[in-house]
Amino acid sequence: MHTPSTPTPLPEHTIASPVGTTLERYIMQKQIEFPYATGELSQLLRDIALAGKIINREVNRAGLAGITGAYGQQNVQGEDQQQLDVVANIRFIRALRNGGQACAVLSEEEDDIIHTGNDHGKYVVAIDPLDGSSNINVNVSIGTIFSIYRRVTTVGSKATREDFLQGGRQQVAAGYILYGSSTMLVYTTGHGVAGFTYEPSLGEFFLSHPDITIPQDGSTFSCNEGYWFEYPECVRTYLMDCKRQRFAGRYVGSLVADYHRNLFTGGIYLYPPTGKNPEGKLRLLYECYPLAFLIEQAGGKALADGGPVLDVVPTDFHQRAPIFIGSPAMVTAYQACADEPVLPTTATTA
Ligand code: P6P
Repeated sequence: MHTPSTPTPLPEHTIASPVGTTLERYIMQKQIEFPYATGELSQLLRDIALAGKIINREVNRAGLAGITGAYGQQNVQGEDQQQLDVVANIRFIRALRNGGQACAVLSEEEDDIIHTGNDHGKYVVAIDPLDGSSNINVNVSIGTIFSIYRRVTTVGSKATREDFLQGGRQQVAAGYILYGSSTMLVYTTGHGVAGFTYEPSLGEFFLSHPDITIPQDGSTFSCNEGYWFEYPECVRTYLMDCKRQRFAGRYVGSLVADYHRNLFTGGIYLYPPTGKNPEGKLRLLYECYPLAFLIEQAGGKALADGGPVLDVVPTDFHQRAPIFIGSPAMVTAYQACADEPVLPTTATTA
């Protein structure tokens, strides 16, 4: 006789939580929660997600399509562009131009502002279309980083520098797309952090992490120790302390991948000043600011030299900043090292 087995109870989240909601439904639901939302920011987020889907396809087929190599010219940073850098840049600018909500784009791959022609768009977007692209050839995760501001210039006019140099705390949304073992979109509009996982067979991002918060502490540090002898003394002091505690060194060489791992498991990513990059390597407007906004929304901390990344004053589109970002306890421990007075190496006694 068949004895009915007791069904395994489904995990609570399968029934109750919105996990599994599409990005589209999630954006609409969040828009309802903000009665004054006019839907333009929602549309802008959709446009970025669409470009992310297209780039995901390009990244996944790059090896077969023979577009993993160098493009043969340098960007404004003086860095050799990879073919996929150029493809991603074109795709994001096209998606934002066609979407109509962004009046201008500042891209790592472009010297100056790109006007989309949507002069009535209320937003501007700063973007690193494909960060870590040198890792494409070796099949390591790479990512897109974006930062969104409401324009401060008159709607209907051309965007200006002023729209992009508002400062990190004026961002209205920020996030990244990680093209990894799965492709994820993680973003904030200032009300917490949500993560969406892409299902390529359906062409949809599904809510997989409704409320991401970073562990308060961690035991992973991410930096390029090849620069050890160029690092400021306080950075070496901090890293030595990490090693004494047998913390793990994890450095992919792809900012979004290292950042994402530390966001989920706890950790700190450091890109201090070096001889080659005395201001740090990472760019303030489309790498440091958006990731700092997001990490603060996830309960983390982001420092530049002498204070929060979000308080660094922007003066140039492509300016760089040092960054120490991740679990608050780890960033605070680094800050304690940085605040230590630098004693003269050869103390003299009277
Ligand atoms: P380094 C990639 O070029 C990048 O901007 C980040 O993605 C990455 O974390 C860092 O630079 C790697 O720089 O100097 O360690 O090779």
